[in-house]
Amino acid sequence: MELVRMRNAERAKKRARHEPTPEQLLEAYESMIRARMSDEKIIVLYKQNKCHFQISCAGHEAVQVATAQAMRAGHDWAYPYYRDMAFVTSWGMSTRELMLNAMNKADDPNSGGRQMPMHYGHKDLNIISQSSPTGTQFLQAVGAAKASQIRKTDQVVYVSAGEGTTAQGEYHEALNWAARENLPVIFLIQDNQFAISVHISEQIAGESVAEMSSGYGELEVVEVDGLDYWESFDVMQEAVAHAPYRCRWPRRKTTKSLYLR
Ligand SMILES: Cc1ncc(C[n+]2csc(CCOP(=O)(O)OP(=O)(O)O)c2C)c(N)n1
Ligand SMILES: [Mg+2]
Repeated sequence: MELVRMRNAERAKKRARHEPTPEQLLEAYESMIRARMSDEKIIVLYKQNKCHFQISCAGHEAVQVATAQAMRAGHDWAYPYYRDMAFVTSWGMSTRELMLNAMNKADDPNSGGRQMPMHYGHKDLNIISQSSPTGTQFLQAVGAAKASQIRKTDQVVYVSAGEGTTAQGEYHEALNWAARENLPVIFLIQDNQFAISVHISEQIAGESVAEMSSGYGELEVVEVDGLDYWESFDVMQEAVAHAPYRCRWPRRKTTKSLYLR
């Protein structure tokens, strides 16, 4: 792991740091607050029996917003997971849509009330509907990235999951193929240390997800403090900026992946 950290530090030293504009800062603040307040309101709705499922984005907001800001909503593709409320908020989902989703209403653009709450999917925003079995999104995202590469569309693909989900086979199949084909796909693994009640030490080989994932060819692995908006902004801007360019020259070793700790 020390080697991965040293490599990242060396790379970061050689380039200018990406800083948010005042407008981006304001948008990040607004999205983080809106996501957290919606989250808290949905907990109340759940207790009132007006919504049958709730999973919180609390603590995950900074890196999610920084990621959404680095990408182009409605042009790039997103395969978010159930904790990604701040990501979808910053990516363009309105508070009304979040609430329609939470309460399974027919007007919900996520699924017309047919999906579980927090299982995002939005045609206009290029968000692909998720499945409840964790990890199924990885291979779909890699497939979308392959399509982007073949069609030379410069679309970047975002896929996220929790650290516990990386113990599943699909994660490793997806990393292998993404690295092999140099695909423009970003894996954001949001490590909150637990998969329900199981601690990371009981499910990951090695010290961290980043360490476990660093043996896939030239796959670029970066660890970032996901509570730190500025650090996350810098890392995500760098990752996304290079992905489409490299997609057009797939022989260069370029797949971007990010691991949040
Ligand atoms: C294939 C599969 N196994 C088990 C579950 C039940 N389950 C839902 S969330 C979850 C924990 C996932 O933990 P992690 O990936 O760390 O994400 P977090 O919720 O911590 O963000 C589990 C085991 C599931 N949905 N799908
Ligand atoms: Mg977890």
